[in-house]
Amino acid sequence: MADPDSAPDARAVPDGGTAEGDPTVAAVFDAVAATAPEIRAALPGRRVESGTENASGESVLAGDLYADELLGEAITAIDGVGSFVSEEREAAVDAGGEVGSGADDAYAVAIDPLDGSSNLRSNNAMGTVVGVYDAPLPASGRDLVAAGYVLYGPITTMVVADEAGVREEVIERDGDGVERSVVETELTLPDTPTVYGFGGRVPDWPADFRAYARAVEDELKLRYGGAMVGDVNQVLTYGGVFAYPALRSAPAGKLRLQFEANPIAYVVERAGGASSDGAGSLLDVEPEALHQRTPLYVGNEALIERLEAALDAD
Ligand code: AHM
Ligand code: MG
Repeated sequence: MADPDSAPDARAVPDGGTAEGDPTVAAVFDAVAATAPEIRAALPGRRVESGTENASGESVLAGDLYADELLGEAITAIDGVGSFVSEEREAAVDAGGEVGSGADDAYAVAIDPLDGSSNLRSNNAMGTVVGVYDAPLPASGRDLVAAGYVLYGPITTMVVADEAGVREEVIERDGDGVERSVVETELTLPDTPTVYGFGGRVPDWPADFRAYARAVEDELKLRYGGAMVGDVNQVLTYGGVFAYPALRSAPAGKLRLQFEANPIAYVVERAGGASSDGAGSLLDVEPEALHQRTPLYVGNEALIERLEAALDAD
């Protein structure tokens, strides 16, 4: 991760806005950046169960709900956003305007408000994942016009991918607003992979994935933090592979296509890496349901090709 104070290409983004690109996309990431310090500041008192379950049947923490509310309010208020959906909500929220591919049509925004929120208890990294789709949800990853994530690590960063490429910003609270500093303008995966992180329990991994993991273990260093955003950010920083694989007990894996897999696949592919659901790019997975799950494998292209060959061998 580049040091924001010493990065030679560090530049402040004027008025909290992005320097280039689609105004609605810029407004979405303005809203996400503006909300980030507030979400972060609210976490200490929200490490407890909220007493509810989400659409995927998982128990929701107070932090998940708070982040969801704040982001929902900010994103639905944006003019060019026609629909908003979150991992924590059963159905899409109509934000006005028709979502589609026409020139004047609005975008659909999908978020995972607090990815890796089980790390709240152990005080490890977490994040927010955002996908901006040019199609009604559930949509294909090919309909993404931009995607990104906030990483609540020792510092708060935001990674944004769009047609122009992938950039990383440092987000800091500045009075009542935020200061954003772009610290990477062309984020790309290093050519030489270094780290790996795989979710799930080893006995629950299918034999073909276990064989692949065994080979990867001999070559790379294990770095697994339990939050996809943090683990993927390590892969983007050092090169390598992250997977939340198909499990014997859950062949569709754990992660959700609309809120987690598609946006992360978009970021990693834009950064020069590859993504897979085990058979092909995640961006080509047929969308069937809002909360559908998918196995997820992302990282350096050669490692993803080997993964697909290993899963195909049976
Ligand atoms: P969440 O969005 O409910 O937090 O679930 C997704 C997270 C990912 O960030 C992470 O890769 C995975 O769940 C870890 O799952 P587990 O704790 O079951 O290993
Ligand atoms: Mg998540």
